[in-house]
Amino acid sequence: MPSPEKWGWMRTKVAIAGAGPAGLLLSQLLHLRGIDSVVLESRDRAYVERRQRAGMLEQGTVDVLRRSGVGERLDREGLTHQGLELRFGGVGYRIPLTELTAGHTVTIYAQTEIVKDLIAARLAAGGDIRFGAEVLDIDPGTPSVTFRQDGEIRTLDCDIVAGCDGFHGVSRSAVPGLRTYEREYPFGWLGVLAEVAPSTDELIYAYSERGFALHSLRSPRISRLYLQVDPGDDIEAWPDERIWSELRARFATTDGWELREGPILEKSITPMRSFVAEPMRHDRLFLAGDAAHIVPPTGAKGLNLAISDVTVLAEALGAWHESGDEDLLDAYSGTCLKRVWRAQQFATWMTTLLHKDPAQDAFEHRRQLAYLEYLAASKAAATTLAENYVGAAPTL
Ligand code: FAS
Ligand code: PHB
Repeated sequence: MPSPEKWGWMRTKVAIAGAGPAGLLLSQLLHLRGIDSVVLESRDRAYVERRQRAGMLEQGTVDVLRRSGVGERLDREGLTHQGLELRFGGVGYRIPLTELTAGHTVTIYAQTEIVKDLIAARLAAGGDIRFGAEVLDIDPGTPSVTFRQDGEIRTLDCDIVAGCDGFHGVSRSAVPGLRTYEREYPFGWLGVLAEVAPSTDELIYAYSERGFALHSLRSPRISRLYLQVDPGDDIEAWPDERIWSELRARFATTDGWELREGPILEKSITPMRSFVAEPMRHDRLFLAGDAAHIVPPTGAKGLNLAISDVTVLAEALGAWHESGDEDLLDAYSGTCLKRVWRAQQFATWMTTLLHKDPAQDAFEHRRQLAYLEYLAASKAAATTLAENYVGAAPTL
């Protein structure tokens, strides 16, 4: 007698749409609580593991990844920082993050590596991740998920659906009467991965009349850099030499600091937006990560929010699984949205402070400079930036 799966029907406890950091970590956290799940991912494994995105991890994110059993390589290869630099008017000013936040640090470890570590851990434990499985529809009531794999339409019945399929996924459309809050920014980020030793030991956020630039890191041999560009720009309009000359100009200082240059391995342009969908739950469907909210990357919060959402969700599902108690599930959306709006406010503030709005007039430019000078001069102001940046900002 062929297995039910042969008839295109499957069952699990928690169906997870999307194998990004949110979906994969949720599957791992549930596994550690003895809860079965199936992860459905439309792309193939190679694509998911090489997609360049985030790189800055809050202390809380590092703690969760360690507790989830995927901290070994992070601890070995991650770069821990205790400060960052704000650079403007040709001068750099250090913000001592750890000093100002009672010991919090941040860690540079690429999202690609977190995804690789989680996939390896799931598969080593016999986890069920279906690559090339595109979710077509979600019924939050039954609940069930319809997906296409190998040209076949199949159904996955479950008790809970976790919508972790990112901003362009389908899970959000399964929530009727969703309230959305949105803002588009008149600039984008050109991100590059370069095979050259970083020119700094800590991140540099630079504001200049030419626009924003960020010097981040990936390893002692690989640099990650970002440039503010017009969101409509075509990447073809940015040959490597133009990118380096623009980075040189925006990072230029009066003390002769040099930017190291090298072969550009990868470059892409990302539009910048703020987006929040409420509520993050409908019936037996729970949204997490970019499926529910997008923050501009200036505050480095996107990945960290995705991780905190599924940490809250896994705890709630654990309580429900153990005792049938649904209190934490009922509180899920409210609990996450507090942190989401804190991060949204911070990321929007960092973005408007450090980018040059094309419509900006001279007054606005001087106002931004005055605020940057205040951040460099005032411990109180720097502490506000620091506690939000490391993920230690309190919420009511
Ligand atoms: P993801 O988008 O990572 O994962 C969703 C997954 O669902 C994807 O694998 C997708 O293929 C899959 N999927 C989509 N539709 C599906 C369907 N119908 N069926 C099955 N699977 C489906 N954040 C930072 O903090 N710092 C940064 O520097 C930074 N840079 C970024 C650069 C870019 C270009 C982008 C887009 C985002 C960046 N972010 C950054 C934010 C980013 O890190 C996200 O917050 C993070 O990827 C969110 O993780 P997930 O919610 O898991 O969503
Ligand atoms: C990154 O390392 O990719 C990174 C770091 C900090 C940001 C954005 C991106 O604010």
